[in-house]
Amino acid sequence: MAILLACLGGFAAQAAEGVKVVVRATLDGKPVADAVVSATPLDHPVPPPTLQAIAEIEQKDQEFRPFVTAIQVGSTVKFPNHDTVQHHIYSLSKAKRFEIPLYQAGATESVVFDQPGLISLGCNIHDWMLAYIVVLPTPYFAKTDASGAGILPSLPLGRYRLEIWHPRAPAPVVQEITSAPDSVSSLEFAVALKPDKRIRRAPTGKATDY
Ligand SMILES: [Cu+2]
Repeated sequence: MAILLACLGGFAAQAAEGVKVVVRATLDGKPVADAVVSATPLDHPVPPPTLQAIAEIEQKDQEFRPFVTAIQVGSTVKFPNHDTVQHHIYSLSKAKRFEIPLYQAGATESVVFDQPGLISLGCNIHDWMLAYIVVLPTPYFAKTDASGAGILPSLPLGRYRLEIWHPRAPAPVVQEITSAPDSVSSLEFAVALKPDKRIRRAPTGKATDY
């Protein structure tokens, strides 16, 4: 559950500046990293993904990096292995089932994500390896950084379905918003998070994300 602190009226998404979003934890107000905030148009067409849209999730120190990746549907994700050990990446998620069998250090394979949805990535060899890909039906999205902040691309005027996703939120938070002239250009949200249950870590001890 989350409480919408701003934007209950219209908000501005003026010109090329984009919309700043800040996500904080309900419990202690601390900034929440790795939240994905997206805005899907409700009354005008969704722009298609940019051709050659490519994201990258590397394997390094026997972890996936980054932990959370947001892409528009139709985008490609590369999976370079920067370790000297082999990995066996898999997804059992409905939006895209795939596996990339053992491959050598330095190798890169890529996957096109052609349906929106949440992808959970694992590795058959290293049980602790976990990452998420949020495949979105819209190009208007942002992932929050360590300060809880992200920048949504400039939103053409109109109504949007705003959604906030976080791996530790019980469910995505959904809110309808309107991009209108002459209103605020930043949004702040509070999200209730479950405890981080990731307790197993890479044996190298080099993981810095959690
Ligand atoms: Cu692995």
